[in-house]
Amino acid sequence: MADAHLGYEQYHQPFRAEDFARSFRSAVETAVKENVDFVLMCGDVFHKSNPNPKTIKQAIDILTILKRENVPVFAVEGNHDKTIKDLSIYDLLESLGLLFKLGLRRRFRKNEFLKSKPLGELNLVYADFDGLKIFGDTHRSSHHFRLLMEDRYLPDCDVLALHLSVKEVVDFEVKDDYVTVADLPKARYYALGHIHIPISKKIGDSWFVYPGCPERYDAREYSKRIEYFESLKVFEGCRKGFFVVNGFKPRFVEVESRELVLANVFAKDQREAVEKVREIQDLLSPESILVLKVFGENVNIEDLRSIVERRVKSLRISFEKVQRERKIEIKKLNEVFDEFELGLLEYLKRCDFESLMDVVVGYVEREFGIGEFKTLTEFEGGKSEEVKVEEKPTKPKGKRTLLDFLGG
Ligand SMILES: [Mn+2]
Repeated sequence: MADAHLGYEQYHQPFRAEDFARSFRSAVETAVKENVDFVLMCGDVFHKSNPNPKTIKQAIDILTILKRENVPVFAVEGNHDKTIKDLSIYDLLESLGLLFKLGLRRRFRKNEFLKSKPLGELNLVYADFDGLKIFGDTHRSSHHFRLLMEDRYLPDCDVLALHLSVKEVVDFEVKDDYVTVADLPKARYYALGHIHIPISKKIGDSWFVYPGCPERYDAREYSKRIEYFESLKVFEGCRKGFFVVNGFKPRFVEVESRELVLANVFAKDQREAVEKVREIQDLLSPESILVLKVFGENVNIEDLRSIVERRVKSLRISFEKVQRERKIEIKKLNEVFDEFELGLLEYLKRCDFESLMDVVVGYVEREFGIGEFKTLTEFEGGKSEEVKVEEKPTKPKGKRTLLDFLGG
């Protein structure tokens, strides 16, 4: 399991923190029914490293279910719940006998499940479960991780638990920090956290597995996506849950999470927006979270809000002004900028401000006439109107040149 994110009040909604606790509880209860020998938590049990008392109680209550069943929990800290202070919330849970923390630690640990390997002033604490060696460590930056791996601080092992992005495993483009398979020690099973959608991939003889967050952490993890441009289209989203592993082979087990619907609607006017949103309503349940994005030219989202708000548990609505027909494809600079603008860009590149000023002044003289600086004349279909310069000058309509951006 990974990324329970207890205490996360998504969209500033306290009920969401309850949802995250419910999904985690459901994962734990399902694991007990599946008769697992132990649970491995791959980071971000908590959304914050300093959870409030209510969140701590949720964690204690849920982990107690496993303790009562004599199912040990091994855990590594994630980027959300690690701390540079002496003790983390994981240490508190460990003191209560609710989990065993793996990784580099100051204190030597040895008990029923844990062993320690001294490394300089620190100890690498790992688990030995009936001869199965489970190593792991707290989330670290890839830089720090590679630095530590120069000394092979994590040895080859059976199971390796880490909280980071592994480039070859994550098929979408990883924007944040990542390591590659070559940076890792050899293991038969890589239990990973940090990526919130479930991924399991076999590379060579090893499994690389991200269980993901058991609840829908953000709108990219939608349960359903609706696209309503020309016609109404519905796409299924990702499933939520954890993996039960047997003989190193992972099997995904789904856990129920709250429905989060992402809807993108294009409407050229208010009437179309209202019609389309009413149609979408039939696809929602009163328990859904709806993230509605309206694209169009002239739409009042407050009206839409009042229509749809009562039909869902929670609504996020936003509007983006777009002109549907306009598709901008930039091929070459000279297709976008005119000769003057290209010249301007050249001078900007060279930081040749004197020549730049010559170009600008020359342009202004040509386009507006230097003598008419007292008044600006607005051209539009032959109609001309004088505007005093002391007042804010009206921009020539439909003329968006680079000069406009430069304050012209
Ligand atoms: Mn996370």
